[in-house]
Parts: sequence; C-alpha cells; structure tokens
Amino acid sequence: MGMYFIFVTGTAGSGKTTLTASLIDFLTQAGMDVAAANLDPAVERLPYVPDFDVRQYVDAGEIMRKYGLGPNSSLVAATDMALTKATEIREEMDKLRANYVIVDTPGQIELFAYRNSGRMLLTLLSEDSKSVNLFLLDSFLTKEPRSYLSLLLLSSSVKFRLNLPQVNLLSKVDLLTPQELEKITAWSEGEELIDALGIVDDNSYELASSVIQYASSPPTPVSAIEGKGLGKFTLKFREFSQAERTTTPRNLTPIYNILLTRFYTNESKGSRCPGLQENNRGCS
Ligand SMILES: Nc1nc2c(ncn2[C@@H]2O[C@H](COP(=O)(O)OP(=O)(O)O)[C@@H](O)[C@H]2O)c(=O)[nH]1
Ligand SMILES: [Mg+2]
Repeated sequence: MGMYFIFVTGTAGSGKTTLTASLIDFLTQAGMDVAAANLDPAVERLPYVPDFDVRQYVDAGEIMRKYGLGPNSSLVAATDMALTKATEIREEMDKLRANYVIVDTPGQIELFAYRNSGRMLLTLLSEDSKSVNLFLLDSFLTKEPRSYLSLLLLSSSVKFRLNLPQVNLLSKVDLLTPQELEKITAWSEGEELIDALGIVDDNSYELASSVIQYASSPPTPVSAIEGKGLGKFTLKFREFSQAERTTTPRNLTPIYNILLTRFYTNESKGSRCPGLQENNRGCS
C-alpha cells in the first residue's frame, strides 16, 4: 500500500495532539510504519516525536511581532506563510516512508472550515495519497444539545471544505458517565435531539434535521488517554483507502509559491495585516 494520511482536526483542546500520540502507539503496535506530522506552529511540547514539523518553517511568535497580529491571526497567517515554503515541505514529505502519516493540526478550526489555506496545506502534504479526516467532537462540549448540534454543523463545514472522507469521533469519552454517553448516542438518531433542542422556528428545524441526517451515525467514542475505541475506527481506514478521492490535485506546488508570495507582498506596501483583512481597529 502507498502512504495513507490521517488528518486529525477539531476545535482547540478537543484532544488532537493526545489522540495523535495514541494513534502512533496503536498503529505501531499493530505492526504499521507510522510517521507523524505536526502542523501546529504554536505548540510548545508534543507527546510524540514529529517526522515533519511546521515549526521548522514558520515561527508564529515572530509573525505576531513582525505584523502586529493577535495570537489567533498569527496562527492563521503562519499556515499561509508555510505555503510559501511549499517546495521544501514537499521535498521533506517525499522522504517519509510510512504506511500511515498522522497529521496533528492546529485548533484554529477556521483554517479547515472556512479558509482555503488549510486545505491547501493538507493537499500539499498528502498530494494524491489516500486520506481520511478525523473530526473530534469534544465530549465536554457535546453534553449540551445546542452545542452538540453546532459541532455537527462545524463538522459538516469541515467535510464540505476539505472534501475528504471524514469520521466523526467523540473524544475524551472517559469524561462522560455511561448515561451521558447513551444520551449523546441517542441524539444522533434524531427525534430525541430535536426534542432536546426545543426548536421553535421552521428554518432551525429544517437545518437541525438535515445536519442530523448528514451525521447519519453516532460519532465513534474514543479516549486517547485510556486508549479506548481506537480499534473500531482504524478499521474504517482500510475501507476509505479503497475509495478514490473525488479530486486529485497535482503539481500545485509552484502555484502555492506564486500565489502566496504575491499575497504577502502586502507587507512591503505597508499593510499591517498580511493576507488578512485590515479593519479600523487593526488586524483581527
Ligand atoms: N480525560 C481525557 N483528557 C484528554 C483526552 N485527550 C486529551 N485530553 C486532555 O485535553 C487537553 C487538551 O488535549 P490536546 O491533545 O492538547 O488537545 P488539542 O488542542 O486538540 O491538541 C489536555 O489537557 C489533555 O490531557 C482524553 O482522551 N481523556
Ligand atoms: Mg494540539
């Protein structure tokens, strides 16, 4: 088999980094060659040794100082900046020899839900290899019905944006009581969630119904800390690796350089917000 990419996405603190470390152990014990890639430019300590580390290419702290950005914007800009190093990144990825490459991503979920640069970076890493996106729904946030539905909406935005096979995981499930887990699982079946939401207007009802339908099956419960649930969803990898990608972008590397180098020449024209919209209050 060729290399198979497993992207780990989710909101900040949903357990991406911890799950990446557990998956490395789990797949290594199953006899696979596993490589790890860190895409979080701001992480200070990692519980695994990355074979690819975006921090080698961008320094979020320096971007923050140089462009006067806040912490969130500087992390978003760091991903854009990483794309200007596309050629070097591709060369490094080509050196990896592994069955699975697990890619830990930053918690700036807008990179993957709304912006093109997150998708471009993932495409740059994986090129035309088979990939799956694991989207983490943080157990802590899913206890409340409206938050649960909002997370499903976010998950569908990420799926739409990335256009990859996606598996929803309910992370940190060891923090839920059996009753809470049962309730969340039942919500995925539909009616009970609609009742719990107490929806009043027709539009919200329609939206909630389609999101529940999109999710189709309950998120797979996992605990990275206790190593639970990993076997069940890793079985799905094989199924996805058989499926063809719907898009197979090729030879995009030179384009990243041209597009993004131009994008960031704003700096020399005096904009304080490279690649980001400047507003009256400065950079968002
Ligand atoms: N109880 C529990 N805590 C977890 C689990 N996974 C992650 N955490 C904790 O959640 C916090 C955020 O985890 P991290 O992996 O850094 O999240 P990230 O920001 O999505 O990468 C840390 O304190 C972790 O120890 C889990 O499976 N169970
Ligand atoms: Mg992390």
